Amino acid sequence: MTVSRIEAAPFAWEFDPSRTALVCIDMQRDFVEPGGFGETLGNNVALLGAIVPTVHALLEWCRARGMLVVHTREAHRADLSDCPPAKRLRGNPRLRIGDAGPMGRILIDGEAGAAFVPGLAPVAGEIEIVKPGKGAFYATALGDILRLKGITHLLFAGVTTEVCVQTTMREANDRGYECLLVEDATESYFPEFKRATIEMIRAQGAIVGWTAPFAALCAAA
Ligand code: TIU
Repeated sequence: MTVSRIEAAPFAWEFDPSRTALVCIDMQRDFVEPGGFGETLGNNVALLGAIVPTVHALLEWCRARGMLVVHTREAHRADLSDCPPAKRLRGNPRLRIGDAGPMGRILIDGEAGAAFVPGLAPVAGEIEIVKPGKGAFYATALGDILRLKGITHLLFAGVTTEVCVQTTMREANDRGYECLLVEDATESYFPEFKRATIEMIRAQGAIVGWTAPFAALCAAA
């Protein structure tokens, strides 16, 4: 077993790359590009595109170490049978899930908007999880896959920090995984929510997990 050590907050994070997976959350056009789900909710999507190069560098860093890589997408079936009315009908968005937008039907699997942003799609051997909720463990095979692969530690990246990333990290923490969020490989439509999420994750002696910038991974012993 090879153990690496990352200088993280609130203290160093030790992991064995052969038992560690990267979970890259929802780096899809519906959240990052104009005309998708994120924008229909009233958000300015410009902030999110800025992390794409760092997420790409993180993917390559994990691939170079032979780590398992998991990519999630939030998307629903075309008939909306896996979309709770409470999710579709809440609020007053310009377009609802399933409505036709400039990138196809909003948040529907198979439509252009539900695809990964250019450059961040899975490569051969990587796992793709399509999820109907904010948490990637809910109603998916993620937990079974990680268990079968012998994974104990998880790195997190993706969008948005306080919604799908935090929800999934909390699900993972309750399942016993040691979790680290890569601070500059995640983003929110609300910078203050990103800051608060990073702080609450690592507070109380890593109550949810650890955080570190990508540079700290690159400097890992
Ligand atoms: N709205 C928002 O911030 N996020 C989501 O709806 N999904 C994810 O975070 N992926």
